[in-house]
Amino acid sequence: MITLYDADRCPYCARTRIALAEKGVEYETVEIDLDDRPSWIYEKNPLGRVPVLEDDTFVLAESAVINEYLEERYPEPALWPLDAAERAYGRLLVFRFDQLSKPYYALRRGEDGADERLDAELAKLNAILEAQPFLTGRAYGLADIAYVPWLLRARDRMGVELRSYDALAQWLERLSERPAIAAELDVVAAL
Ligand SMILES: N[C@@H](CCC(=O)N[C@@H](CS)C(=O)NCC(=O)O)C(=O)O
Repeated sequence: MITLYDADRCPYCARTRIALAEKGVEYETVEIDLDDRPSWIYEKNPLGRVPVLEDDTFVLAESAVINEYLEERYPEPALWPLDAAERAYGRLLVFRFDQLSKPYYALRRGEDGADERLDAELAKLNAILEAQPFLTGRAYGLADIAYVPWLLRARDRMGVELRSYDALAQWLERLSERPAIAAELDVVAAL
């Protein structure tokens, strides 16, 4: 049985919720109160962070690594493309995710200039999506899943205007038609 140590408001957890849903994996959830974390969570992840995935006795932290594990453990439906170069580019985007998250969290903290910095990153994502339909490449997959939780929260919780980023806004609309992303939209609406 798979257990996900999870928190609704955590976009990193959302990455794993979405991957599990896309793969149709049954799992149980243990909701962690991020404002009052149980001490035992440090036994599962010394950093005390969620998500943590438990697969029988195997315990794994780090959303990007968890999603790679899920991709290998449950290969169908595939969430990385077959083409090696396309797959490498998708992984590069996941690897460089901090370029988006740094200005995102800076904006949440109300730092001066954070909105311009976030705008610059949104413009870069928009340019990628003008050239290809998904961040993962020609098809939807793990790079899209790595970014979409922050974009949903930026738009719906932080009032970040995405309409001027046409390709990005259309990508978000396309993704929102997927049941796994629609379920995450419900989570965001209830925060
Ligand atoms: N790099 C980690 C980040 C996970 C993370 O920062 N989770 C937050 C909740 S969104 C957390 O547990 N924060 C508690 C803390 O940092 O102490 C991942 O990708 O899983």
